[in-house]
Amino acid sequence: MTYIQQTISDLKHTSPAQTEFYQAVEEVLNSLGPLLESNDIYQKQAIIQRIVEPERQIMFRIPWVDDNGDIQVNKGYRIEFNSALGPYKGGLRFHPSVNAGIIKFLGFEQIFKNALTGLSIGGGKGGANFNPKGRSDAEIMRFCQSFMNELYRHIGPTTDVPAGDIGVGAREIGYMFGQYKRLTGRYEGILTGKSLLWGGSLARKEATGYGTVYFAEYMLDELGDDLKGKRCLVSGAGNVAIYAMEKLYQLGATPISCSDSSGTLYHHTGIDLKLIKRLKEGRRSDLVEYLTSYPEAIHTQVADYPENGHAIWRYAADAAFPCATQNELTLDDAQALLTNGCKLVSEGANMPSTNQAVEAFLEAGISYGPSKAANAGGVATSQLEMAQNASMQKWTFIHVDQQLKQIMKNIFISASDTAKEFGQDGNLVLGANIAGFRRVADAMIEQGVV
Ligand code: NDP
Ligand code: 2IT
Repeated sequence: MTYIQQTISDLKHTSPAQTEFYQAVEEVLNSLGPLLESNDIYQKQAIIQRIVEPERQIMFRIPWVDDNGDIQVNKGYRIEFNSALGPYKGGLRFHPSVNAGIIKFLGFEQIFKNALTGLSIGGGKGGANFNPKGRSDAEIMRFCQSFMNELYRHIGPTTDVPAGDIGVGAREIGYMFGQYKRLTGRYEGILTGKSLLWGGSLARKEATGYGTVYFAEYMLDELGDDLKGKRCLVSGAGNVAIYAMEKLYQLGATPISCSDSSGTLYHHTGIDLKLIKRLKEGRRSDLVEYLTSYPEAIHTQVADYPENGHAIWRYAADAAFPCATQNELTLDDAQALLTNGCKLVSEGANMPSTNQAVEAFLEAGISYGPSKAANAGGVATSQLEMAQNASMQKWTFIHVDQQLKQIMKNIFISASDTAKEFGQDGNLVLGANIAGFRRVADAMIEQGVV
């Protein structure tokens, strides 16, 4: 058995039924061979065994009362995975699919993503199996308050600083912040993604989507190309997708698709982003409503997706930006993209491509920006929010955006140079995994067996 097989086999015993977590571990470990062969310190220090085991996992009950007066119970999570580089940092996801394995894979990815930013942030993640769809504002507030009634004792501005993720935006952050303040009496930077009125950072809302597109620009720049005139498939229609589409338009590209949990929207002449913002940012309507304004656009329901894949990746395009959720791009989808001439994939979502799809992109030699590198702009800008909170400053949009751009450039250079160092020029999966892992592992070694 190789050490990868051994690690996954051990994890299956100690952490059963956590499929997405095994997938994330396998993807990282598969890249580490050349590093581990070049230096046996990581094996001697049992870094692999230590790094796949979270420092702490918290699971809790979230009881709350719905608008009918009925009691609802959800399951809450916070995983404090690795603090070698700084306080635990990572979002909270509210989605019915959330379970221990999903939060664990997200927390694991977050360790290396945060390391790649070059900033002082450790890896964490949390959330609940709560479905915000169809819930009133009052229900959302009561749920967030109940969630914070437990979470508050585990977080702090120098220990663990959560943020948003799927289903958690400025509104939910506001309700959770309010409840933390009421419980503790302290006004401090325990969450990022806050409103601009009370401690949030300009450009945080835009940062993940913008960052993913900046990363794509850096990949293309390496080839003497840019995004101008490129037709782009974007999936998702939430925070990350919307601001990826906005930046694409700003750089002269055309986003021609987006998607949500009901289906895929394709608009040959380009997505009307103002309309998407109207449909999604406040009301969270289904994308099919777009057809009322644009009957010529095509909407495909999930039930009509191709077997083993997703309708969105079957359209011809120059580039793809998966910005919805994990495993939304399969091997069949990857092959369809490649056959139709797609030359670049930059991942806004976390682990949107299956490991087989990633292999297909690497084999084809296209520009492929893996999520932990390409979507790190969100968490990096969260750290800029923390810096502003700690120093009681407020920076301009341009100042934050410039730092975001520089951080995305540094991440690209770090992944790209590391790939070259290990003789795999252009393989940003290997480059990002080794660069992120090495920083965390070296810090762990210096801090002793803790
Ligand atoms: P949002 O909740 O704002 O949007 C999520 C979008 O994806 C929605 O359009 C949603 O559809 C769709 N979606 C969610 N789950 C599914 C599913 N199971 N099947 C199909 N569609 C789905 O979340 P974000 O935009 O913040 O997050 C999107 C991705 O980006 C996630 O993978 C997240 O982890 C990642 N990410 C987010 C960061 C951030 O700063 N927010 C930072 C880095 C990564 P619907 O509208 O129907 O709900
Ligand atoms: O996946 C992610 O990087 C996020 N959801 C953002 C985390 C953060 O702390 O801003």
